[in-house]
Amino acid sequence: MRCYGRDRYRQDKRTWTDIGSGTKPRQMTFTEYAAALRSGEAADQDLYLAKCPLKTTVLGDRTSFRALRDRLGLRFAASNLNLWVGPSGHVEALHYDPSDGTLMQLFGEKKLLLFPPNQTANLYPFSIAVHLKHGMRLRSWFSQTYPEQPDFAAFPNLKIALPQAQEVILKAGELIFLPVGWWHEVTSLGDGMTCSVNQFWHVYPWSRALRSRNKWRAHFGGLLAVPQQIKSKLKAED
Ligand SMILES: O=C(O)CCC(=O)C(=O)O
Repeated sequence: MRCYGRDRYRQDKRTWTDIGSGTKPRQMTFTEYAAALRSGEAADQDLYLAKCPLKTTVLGDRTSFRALRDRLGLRFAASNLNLWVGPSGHVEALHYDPSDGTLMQLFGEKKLLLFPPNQTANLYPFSIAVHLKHGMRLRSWFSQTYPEQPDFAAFPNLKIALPQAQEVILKAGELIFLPVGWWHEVTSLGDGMTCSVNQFWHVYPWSRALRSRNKWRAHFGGLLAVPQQIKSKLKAED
């Protein structure tokens, strides 16, 4: 359970020490979480059941999910099926993944704000140094920006990225394929709760991973972005 806390999106992301607001993950049974959703505590404290592997559950064995893999031509799973349940209003911060992904909406609706991989530098990923310092708690494939509350003084190149944004509303019964390196910020809509299942996939064919550089960008994006950010800062100061 990720406990983001209600002030998360009032904070400057540059002060974050993990992908949330610094709060520790909380252990809860599913029944306890369902009660928190019903009572409003989950919405109040922004408690999000994120990336919970379905491996050992009945849902994890659903052949209909497995059939999707074949229909989509996806070959090599890089993760289990994962469950995501949360209150409306919850936002998963702008990031990209180092693998292809599928996100399937089971209940409620989500808004996905998408940016192509060529906007990586303009979205200011956390630096690789921060990633090394905080480990997996603060990954360099998260953006330091709030695309919907842009701070152009701190992140001037966000102006270049914003016209490239694409918005998708994912409704119950729909699935979106998120290619490696594509940035996504995911907002749970409505006034209740949302439920999705996702899975990550190794990039295939292998030539696509090598050719596109997306896989490498996904791992070293922060590092690759730095020279470009310095270059544009120097240009702006000219
Ligand atoms: O559904 C969410 O809140 C986030 C999902 C996500 O980031 C993903 O599927 O890669």
